[in-house]
This record gives sequence, C-alpha cells and structure tokens, in this order.
Amino acid sequence: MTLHNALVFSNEVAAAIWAGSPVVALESTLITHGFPYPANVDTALAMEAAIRAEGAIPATIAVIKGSIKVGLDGNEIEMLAGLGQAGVRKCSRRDLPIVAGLRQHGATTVAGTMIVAHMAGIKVFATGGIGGVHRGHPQDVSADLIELGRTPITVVCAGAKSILDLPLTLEVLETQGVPVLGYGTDTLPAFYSRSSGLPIDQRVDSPEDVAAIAAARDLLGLGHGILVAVPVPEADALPVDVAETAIAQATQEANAQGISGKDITPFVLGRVLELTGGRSQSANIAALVNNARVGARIAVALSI
Ligand code: PSU
Ligand code: MN
Repeated sequence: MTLHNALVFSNEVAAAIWAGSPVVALESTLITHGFPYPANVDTALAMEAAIRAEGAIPATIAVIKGSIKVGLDGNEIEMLAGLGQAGVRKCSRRDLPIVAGLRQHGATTVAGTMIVAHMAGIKVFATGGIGGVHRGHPQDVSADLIELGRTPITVVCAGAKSILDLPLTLEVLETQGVPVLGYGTDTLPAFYSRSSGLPIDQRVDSPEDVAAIAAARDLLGLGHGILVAVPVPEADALPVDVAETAIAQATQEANAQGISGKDITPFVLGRVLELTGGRSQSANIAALVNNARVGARIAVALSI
C-alpha cells in the first residue's frame, strides 16, 4: 500500500490535484483548539472563501474516526468545531499514528498538516501563527519547527505570537535550514503586530518571488519547508502593549497552574482571547484570512 491510499480526498480536492490546479492546505487545530465556537467555524469558512476568490481550492485537513481527510466539507468542520479540545486530539507528527491506528478524531497542527499535505501532493499551506520555542521554556521546541526542516511545504503565516521566544525560534529555524521570507516586510511579523523588529532572511514582494524560491529548493533537491511571514493587515493590528500585557499574564498563569507540553499553546491562546476581548480575535481572524489569500496567490504562481 502506498501512503496515498491512507488518505481520503474530497472529490473537489482530488480533481484539483489531478488537474495540477492550485490547492491550499488548511490546518484544523485552529478550529478545535484555537477559537471558541462559533468563531472557529466562521473563520475556517472565511479562509476557504478567500482561497476560492483567488482561483484556488482549499483543502482543510483533519482526522475523522481515524480517516485522514484532505478536504473537509462544511458538516465535518462543524462537527469538529462542536467537539472542540475535549473531543479531538491535537495532532503533531507523533500523534498521527495514534489517531489513525486507534480510529480517533484528530485536529492537525502546523506539523501534522504539513505531513498530510506533502503526502497529498499539496505544496502550499496557510495558517495563523506557527509553534516555536516557548518563553522561559527553551526545551519546549514545537514540532512545527522540526517539520519545517524536513518537509517541503511552503507555510504562510503571520509570524509567531510573542507567547514564544521569537529570537530562539528563529535560531531553531536556522539550525533546521528553513528560509524565513518576509512578505512585503524586512522584519519578522509578531502575529498581532506587524513587526517584532527581528530580521528575516529575505524580503519578497510577490507570489512569484516565493514560487521561484520554492522551485529552486526543488531543483537543488533540498527537502525542507519554506516559511513565508505576512504582517497582519494594518487596520486590524493590535497595539504592542495590549498584546504584550495579555500574553505576559496568560503565560504567568500557565506557569502557576503547571500547564505543560502540548497544552501550553491552547491554554495561552484561550486566555489571551479572554483578556483582550474581541480585539485579539478580530486581529487573529484578519491575519488568517489574509494569509489564506496570500497562500492562494502563491499556489497560483506555482501552478503556472
Ligand atoms: N499559534 C497560534 N495559533 C494556533 C497555534 C499556534 O497562534 O492555533 C496551533 C497551531 O496548530 C500550531 C500549534 O501548529 O498550535 C503549535 O502547538 P505546539 O506549541 O504544541 O507545537
Ligand atoms: Mn509548544
């Protein structure tokens, strides 16, 4: 059996892959662990719509009763969103064989989504913030960073939230051989705000620039991912002090409550959301939809 036989494609995504049409993968952890209901469903559908508006096909990835799905329909998104964190395992690389083997539900992280997208023949994946090295816990290195070092997917994000140690995160990406591209920017975006002040490897100003770098990576036979960091749209950015105050408090609470491992990111994201009210949520959604749009443009550039 080949790996492809382990995947279940929606008809639309299968047809697009066979035709060589542009496809953009989307993760499902942000649906189950990133947002409360019903904002999670609305955001997932808004990202899909933004991809379609650019002439590409969205492929939301998740595991449903052990079946690794490439392209969810609205009912499946609704079902996972309703089950939430309690009913769906957050799936990085180590979790995929568990959910598949034991026929569980799974929501794929950046790492998990990259793996499935690559198995499916999809080249571009759009998300919000990637995992990284946690502030104050330099041993907690997200599997996302290691996956970027070993799987040739172009990941479009809004940088990383400053719940992470951004300088250390960049160091690990360098060690893993991952090019970090700033999309229309010279510095690493910090998710809620447009700049962390930290340098990136290369500024790019068009989807064609990204496609050229991805094509060169393939010609050179280098098997790693490429990170494209897009600043959140100006109108929706959060003032740095608002984001920082909430993140500092949420991180402190996580430490005080002894939250660890894969639970840290969802816990801190949930608390930041509560502490900033609607403001962080609208910045978050704006970044996600914008990244979906940029991802679709890159997928289109790669397909011509
Ligand atoms: N950062 C965000 N939003 C998210 C995540 C990270 O701003 O939803 C999710 C992504 O799915 C990412 C995962 O891959 O959290 C990283 O978790 P960990 O730190 O456990 O690797
Ligand atoms: Mn982590």
